Amino acid sequence: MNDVATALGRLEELAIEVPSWAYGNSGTRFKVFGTPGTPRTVQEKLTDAAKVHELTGLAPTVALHIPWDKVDDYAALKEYAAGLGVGLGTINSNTFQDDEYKFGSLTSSNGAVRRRAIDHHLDCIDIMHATGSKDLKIWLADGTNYPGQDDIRGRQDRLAESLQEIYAALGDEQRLVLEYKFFEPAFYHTDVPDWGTSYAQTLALGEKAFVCLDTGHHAPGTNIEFIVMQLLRLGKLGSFDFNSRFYADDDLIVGAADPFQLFRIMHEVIRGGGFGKDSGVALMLDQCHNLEEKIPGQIRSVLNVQEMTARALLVDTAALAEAQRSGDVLAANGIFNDAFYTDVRPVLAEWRESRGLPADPLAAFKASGYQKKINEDRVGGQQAGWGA
Ligand code: PSV
Ligand code: MN
Repeated sequence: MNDVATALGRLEELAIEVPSWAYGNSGTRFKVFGTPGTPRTVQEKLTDAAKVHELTGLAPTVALHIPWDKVDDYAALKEYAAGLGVGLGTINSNTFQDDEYKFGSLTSSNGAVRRRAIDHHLDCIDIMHATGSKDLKIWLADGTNYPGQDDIRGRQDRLAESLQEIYAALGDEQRLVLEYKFFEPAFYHTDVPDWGTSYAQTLALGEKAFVCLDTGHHAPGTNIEFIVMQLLRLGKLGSFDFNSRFYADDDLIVGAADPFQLFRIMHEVIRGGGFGKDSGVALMLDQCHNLEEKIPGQIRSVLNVQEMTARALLVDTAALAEAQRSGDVLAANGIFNDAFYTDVRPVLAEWRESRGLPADPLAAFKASGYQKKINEDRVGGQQAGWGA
């Protein structure tokens, strides 16, 4: 196995973006449970996110969702975040909650609807200039429920045209990342269902357009690390939305359902040059905490990513390559698994302490009294939720 100290040296480069919406209430179509201390404003969401970063050193930026996190003055919001020690990250557009978008947004055959959806993205780009955000993330709910309901080819052509107009408005340092998802809310066809469609659309746009891979957006059994490898190989992997799932788009804590999958993904990320600040691959969370407390849920999430990254950095790539070359199947598999089965928790606790961070961020959060304080302070007002 790789030398632990050398491998862990690279952990310094790990930065995970947290989603503002993870701090609001969320649930299912059956019930959204409210919880004490839930933020009422985007500023309160940022305060909670800053706590996660303060205790872990892993989450320096926060992704915003527009219009959920709409404010009058985005430059002021950027200042506010900086005062808390975090930055504003990816801007997520939203064309999935207005009545006008019932039959589609960027793919709509209704010119006025499509115009509105494009304009929303142009507004998002303006916001990015004020916040200093690099990435515009587009996920579309567009699709149909019944065969024959619409012309699926025409929709793809309109999508390409709409994206072109949005892409043309990007600044030099800005990027567009197109997220795919195989179904939901549409049940027959989805306009951006898979990495191939996202790849084809972003390839046609140009070098500032990339694919966003949400780990919960594939059919069960899909080999996600293969897609990671392929997109890195093609130079088109822009970002991840990390979460985990047992069934569909469960949005559970990353690494909770299948830590080995997260390890395999991080192995391919590192192998393919997708790890580190200059790699061009943004690691984000896209999760909801329906039952568990949100701030500890986010702390656990970033720690899970750190843990599996550390294990992936332990893979003895030279020995692995040699075993692969010599066709020693079991040796190769054993080298891979040796790294996965290494308990890095004690060494990560030391790593944190050496940086002035708490050895156990979850225990430190519990002991801090922060949750009690926000439970008492945040009374009245409208609690934020997924969708607000
Ligand atoms: C869609 O399911 C998605 O993954 C997109 O990233 C949305 O913006 C996000 O979830 C909202 O939670
Ligand atoms: Mn997502």
